[in-house]
Amino acid sequence: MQKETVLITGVCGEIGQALLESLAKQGKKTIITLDLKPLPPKLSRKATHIRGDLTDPATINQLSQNYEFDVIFHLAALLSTTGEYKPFLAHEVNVGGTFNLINRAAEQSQQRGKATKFLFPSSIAAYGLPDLSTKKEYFHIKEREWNEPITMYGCTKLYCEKIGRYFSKHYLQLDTAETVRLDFRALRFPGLISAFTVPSGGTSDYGPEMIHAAAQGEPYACFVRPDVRIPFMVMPDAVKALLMLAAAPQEGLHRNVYNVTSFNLSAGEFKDMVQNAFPGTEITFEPDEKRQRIVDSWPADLDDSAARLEWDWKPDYDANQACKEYLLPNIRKRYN
Ligand code: AKB
Repeated sequence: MQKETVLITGVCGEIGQALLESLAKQGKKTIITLDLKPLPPKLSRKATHIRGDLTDPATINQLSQNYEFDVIFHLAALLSTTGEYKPFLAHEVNVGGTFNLINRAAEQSQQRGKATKFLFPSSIAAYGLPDLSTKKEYFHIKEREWNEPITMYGCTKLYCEKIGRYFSKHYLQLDTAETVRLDFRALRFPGLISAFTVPSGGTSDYGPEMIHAAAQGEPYACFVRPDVRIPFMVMPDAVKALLMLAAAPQEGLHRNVYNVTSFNLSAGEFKDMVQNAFPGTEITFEPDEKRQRIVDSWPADLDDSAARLEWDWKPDYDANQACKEYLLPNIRKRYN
């Protein structure tokens, strides 16, 4: 049987690197990767890498003329803090790049008579709660609630979910010929934490930044208040969610977009967890009003019951396991 061909865009980002490691370990797929940057040396033998920009038609042509993709993990995006500094660029990359790729993947699905699976990481940034009392009242948010993002990043994620749904359900709806449409599947992720990479450009970054600073014996000034609460997940669970959703039989999926989460922590609880692991670390709170406002608009936790019901989603790590079994051993090793 021919191996499946998989594309990972934005592979040099945090999720991309972890996903590539995991897919390469399985060894069952032909993996093509795309990023503006070269692959990090430790990953360079694991895929055929293309350097390119999805907003550039030449890159899209190169991909679609040379490959037929069975599965696409489209991870390339600008995150929430960067997106507020560069809203036009964020729109161009997050919407323009996604639209170009989805459009070409939809055409390929139609031409081959086989649906390409298009996996899209969305985010808690797709939500926007108006104030803290509403955030407290609506603690576990469902997919259809409070879809009123306050960042360009959140707006682009929400819009691309809709575009993905359009291409998977309504593309070529007035054509008389039979249509094979794209198989679009999105996950709304919480803040993600990796032991191996440090995020940049996001607003949930205070969590991972705190633990990576502590592991290096450095003080950390947290840019949100200690009472701020959002959901988090460690990277192995994020990769697990992507792979589980990609493998789920389509008949069992009754929506295009699923919340997934593991645990929620306030920034103060995050500090306690980090200081327990690295006693003596100096962690202070110096809230940046503007970034704080963004995190205040994100839900305290997500309701991921649809993912649990439809494709048996369940994280492997709660907060305690995440810290003891994944973060601490790997972060200690990383910083020696
Ligand atoms: C960000 O902070 O922008 C991201 C996210 C929550 O999607 N980590």
